[in-house]
Amino acid sequence: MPFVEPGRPSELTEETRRLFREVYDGDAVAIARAPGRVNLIGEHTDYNGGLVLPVALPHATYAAVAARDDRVLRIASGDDGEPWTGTIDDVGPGAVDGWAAYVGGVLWALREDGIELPGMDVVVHGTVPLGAGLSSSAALECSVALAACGLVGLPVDDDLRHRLVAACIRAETQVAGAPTGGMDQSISLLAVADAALLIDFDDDSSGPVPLHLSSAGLTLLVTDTRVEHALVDGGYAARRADCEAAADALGVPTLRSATLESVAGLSDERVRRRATHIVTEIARVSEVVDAVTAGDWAAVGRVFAASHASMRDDFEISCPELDLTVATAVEAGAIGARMTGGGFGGSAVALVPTERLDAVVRAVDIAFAAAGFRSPQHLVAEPSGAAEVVA
Ligand code: GAF
Repeated sequence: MPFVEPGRPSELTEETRRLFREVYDGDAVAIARAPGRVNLIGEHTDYNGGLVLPVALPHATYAAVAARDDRVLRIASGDDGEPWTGTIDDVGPGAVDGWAAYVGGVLWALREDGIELPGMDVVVHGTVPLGAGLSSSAALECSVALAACGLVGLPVDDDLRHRLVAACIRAETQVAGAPTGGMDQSISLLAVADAALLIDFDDDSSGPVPLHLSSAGLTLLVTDTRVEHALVDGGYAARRADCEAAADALGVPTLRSATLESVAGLSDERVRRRATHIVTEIARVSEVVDAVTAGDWAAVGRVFAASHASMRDDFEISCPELDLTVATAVEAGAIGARMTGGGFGGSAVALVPTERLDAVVRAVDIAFAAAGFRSPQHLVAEPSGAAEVVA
């Protein structure tokens, strides 16, 4: 099967080291890796003070860094020509464009948090598909944050991980300009292997929910529709604004405090549907946690179906390619499927009996070809561990 492979961490570390040498003609001093994610359930609930249940992917971004003795900052990737070049003192809001803003933004946020950083050379490389709704931006931010901390010798304890989550969120919202919540940075830095992470954005607490997929004969299949999604586009911000308008109209700090009864009284029909999605989706996260804990996979499938319908009809963030993926996967034997991530393209996640995996992948490929859609890409989401310094 043509899956997008995660690559072996040891090989990717060496590739990143080699790339650094090719670009800068010197040696990397610290290298860190940070995973992308797939969210099992809880979409657009993070910035509403709600619950989410993401899983870290085995696919990760690697960042290699070395200090310089001037204040210059250079940022390069394997695919780009010349490195972006500026100074470490001038990478705050408004100063950097394009993908380098995620890297510069993180270094700015770390310095704002009181972490002293030298000028540095940075190379990034990895296997998280870009623009697929699998959190390549957060993987980039978190890998750079950890590599920079490795460079200055900060011990990577729980406290530092939480500080880095906050810094990476500030980088994304204030420098890269994507008004996202904190799910993607949190799972990348706090994930636990073989588990999903239940995160409560009411108090930022989190804890693992063990996922015994292989003993249940199940595989988590992710299908990237190759309809590129971008969080800096207007759709995500518009959904967030609708949710904030709903909370304002209800007089609550966030929709976490709303109920279906209170939401039913909202006068604006669109805002009412947006808020209905959030209130029902937060409840669905708890339902999935209970079902996973009880090993009731059929119940997980039913909740996935309800979640997808809610995102399609009430939140309006699905697209024909995502709807086709979900419908086809279930027809071909998946226990449940739903779109995942910010929406407007990107990926779907399906819970598939492993013996049906090939059939589901084939059915989705055939359905895409028949509909005249671009061929999708698939990957297997083995629940993986958190970002780490690897060299
Ligand atoms: C994107 C955002 F970055 C997250 O914060 C979250 O809102 C998600 O979309 C939707 O659940 O990944």
